Amino acid sequence: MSKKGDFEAVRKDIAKLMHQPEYDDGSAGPVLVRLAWHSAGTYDAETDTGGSNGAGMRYEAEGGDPANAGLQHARVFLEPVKEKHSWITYADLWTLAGVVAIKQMGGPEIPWKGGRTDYVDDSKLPPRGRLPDGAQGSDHLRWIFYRMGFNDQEIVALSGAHNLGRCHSDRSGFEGAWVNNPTRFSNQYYRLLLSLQWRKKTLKNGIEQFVNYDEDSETELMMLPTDIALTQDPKFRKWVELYARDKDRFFEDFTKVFDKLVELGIQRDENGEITNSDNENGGYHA
Ligand code: CCH
Repeated sequence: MSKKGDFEAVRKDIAKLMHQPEYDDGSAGPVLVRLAWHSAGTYDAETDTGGSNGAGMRYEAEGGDPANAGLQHARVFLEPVKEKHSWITYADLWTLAGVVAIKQMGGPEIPWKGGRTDYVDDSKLPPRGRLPDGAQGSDHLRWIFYRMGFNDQEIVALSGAHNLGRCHSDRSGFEGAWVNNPTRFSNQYYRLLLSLQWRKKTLKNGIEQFVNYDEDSETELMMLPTDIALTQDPKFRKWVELYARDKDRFFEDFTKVFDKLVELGIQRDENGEITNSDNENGGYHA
């Protein structure tokens, strides 16, 4: 047990669980990043509902959303950290784990502040269907991400997280990794989007994705229809081109946009204290 508020101690323990030789590509990192993203990506700016505050994914209403299939692995990885540092809220732990995982996998240092609560206000529970569907195109991406308050550049920058991890047929129905080294954060995703020939493939379960079979390495890489849409829509494509040639710019923009993602729906005063949730009692002031 660490002292309340000792986020450094929590960071260290998250970093320690990253190495998981038995799991996927040997790292808990990618699924932790996806947990952080899905905890925050339910936000709706207009009604100020959803977002990482409240950690609603612990409950069936949100956790059982088919879009969140597989994220129980991430939550299970983090449980010993929660047990050891019981003062931390799940909402803080999940977002911090994403930030630590990105750094551990060679990505940028993303600023992160704590203070989220685990209080769930039923009237603020996000309905299902707020997370993106990989089978769709650019209109869908704009509809989903504009709702959170992101613009085209931010959509493309956030999508760069698909440098990490893989799709699992028993979770989303899609299958495979986007890049050859899916536990190393880089701009490879953008480079492959532009440099390889992607052809449509229908999987055994009837789901369509894009693939590139590389004869030399004998590996098949994949892209979701939403990933391919980023190259087909001219307003998205110019950012794909920029991030493919300028890794530093990608890291810089990704840092800003991931920070914005995990802060959606959270208001802070000048000292960084959250003002729209009651930290002591774990409830909203609303
Ligand atoms: Fe994603 N993502 N994502 N994604 N995602 C999947 C996996 C990961 C979409 C669909 C999928 C973001 C945006 C989108 C990660 C981070 C981010 C999967 C496979 C699908 C499908 C799930 C499975 O089968 O396990 C769609 C559509 C969008 C639209 O933009 C954003 C934004 C982020 C983070 C900033 C990461 C990481 C993974 C890998 C997870 C793993 O378990 O390896």
